[in-house]
Amino acid sequence: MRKFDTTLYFITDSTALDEQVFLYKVEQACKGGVTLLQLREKDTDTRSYLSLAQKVHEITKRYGIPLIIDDRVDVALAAETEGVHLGQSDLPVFLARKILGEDKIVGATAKTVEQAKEAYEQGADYLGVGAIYPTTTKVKTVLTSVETLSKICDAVPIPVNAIGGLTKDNIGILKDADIDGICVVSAIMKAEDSKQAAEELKAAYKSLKGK
Ligand code: TZP
Ligand code: MG
Repeated sequence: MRKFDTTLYFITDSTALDEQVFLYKVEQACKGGVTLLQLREKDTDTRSYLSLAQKVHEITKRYGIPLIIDDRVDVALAAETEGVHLGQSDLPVFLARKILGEDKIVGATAKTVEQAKEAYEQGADYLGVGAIYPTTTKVKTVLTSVETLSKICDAVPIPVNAIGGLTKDNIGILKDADIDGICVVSAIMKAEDSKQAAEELKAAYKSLKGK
């Protein structure tokens, strides 16, 4: 499985949510048309991360949406998900590729052209670049300019997604960037209606890109 669509990449955050509510929101987002989904747990022990990954995978499989696990190659392998996402302090992309093989999706975070080229050369399938706007989602990050984002798009032949504080109302800034999609956490996770939020984001992105 290395064919995937990054148009609307939903990254989860289960913080402060009851598990049933969290899983309901995940399913609603799937119904709303997210094309790729990442389970992102930062303060969860391994057994709980695995258990949640298995539950989320049951849902995403029903909608044919690839599931990516943040940070943890072992959890991705154990839950037999479609891939993993790695930041600059996680396992290097080339080692994740070596462990996971050619069929799994390996994504990486890049904030500079150098990081983007390195991740691509090591075998990354896509890049997440940001934060474009300040974000309230738990993350240690600095802002990345749209100019740098565009340079990264020009520097690598793999899909590049923008991330950070993106909503249906502020993605206009990305109009001229040659991106392949957007990544969002809060815009779907914190929405009252996650299905509607996903639908609206996808429509806004497609309209922006004239698709
Ligand atoms: N990496 C850069 S910004 C970010 C990550 C994981 C969080 C994005 O979350 P939100 O809520 O869409 O701003
Ligand atoms: Mg990470």
